[in-house]
Amino acid sequence: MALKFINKPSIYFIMGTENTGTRHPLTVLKEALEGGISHFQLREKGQFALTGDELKQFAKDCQQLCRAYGVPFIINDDVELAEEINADGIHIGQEDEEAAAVRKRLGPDKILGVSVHSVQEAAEAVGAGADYVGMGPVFPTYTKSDAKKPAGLVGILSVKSTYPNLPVIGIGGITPENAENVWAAGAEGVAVISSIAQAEDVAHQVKLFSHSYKKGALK
Ligand code: 3NM
Repeated sequence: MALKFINKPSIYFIMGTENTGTRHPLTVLKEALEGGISHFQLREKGQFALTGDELKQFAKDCQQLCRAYGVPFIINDDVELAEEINADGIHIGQEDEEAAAVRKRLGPDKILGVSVHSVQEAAEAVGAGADYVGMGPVFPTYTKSDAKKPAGLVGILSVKSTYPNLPVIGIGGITPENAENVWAAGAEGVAVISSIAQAEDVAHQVKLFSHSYKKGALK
């Protein structure tokens, strides 16, 4: 399925209800889709995170919007929910269920992404059948309270030099300005929460990320 492929330049938007401030998350998602994001991940975290039926309904609403724009809908961490609503994929961290077990549960056709912080972790993700890895945090981030020390662009460069064909998505503190360097380091995509979710003009911000790819390619 074409949806499974992660090509340059992927603008991979991540959002949960806690990331959009006073704005309605579905409005923000719609604007981001309108602006041209290529992937969406629902990452529902925090003290006031939706759970149970409320979460399921919200996930379905996000999924429906993504479908209308032909954009893959990926769920963070919650394999059960992903299975229940037939999401296009799942993204897991190092602390979540083991990647190989998740791949087995989901079958070969769903997108599987794994967060990694080193070449060793990337090697394990490849072995487990990941379709892409999220490498981060590239830059300092205020969105994830337990984020590791920023790996900088070196993390992307080292994973790409070992696994040239493995799609790498940079994450953590990425803005349209510093995204140029993420592309230049060889990443297939940029994964972004705050710079898109909190932008005054969300669709325009997504376009700035798209433009950053051309500038990065010239570096
Ligand atoms: N994972 P922002 S950093 C969800 O390093 C997440 O694996 C990270 O948010 C990792 O774009 C991060 O607002 C937060 O910096 C990204």
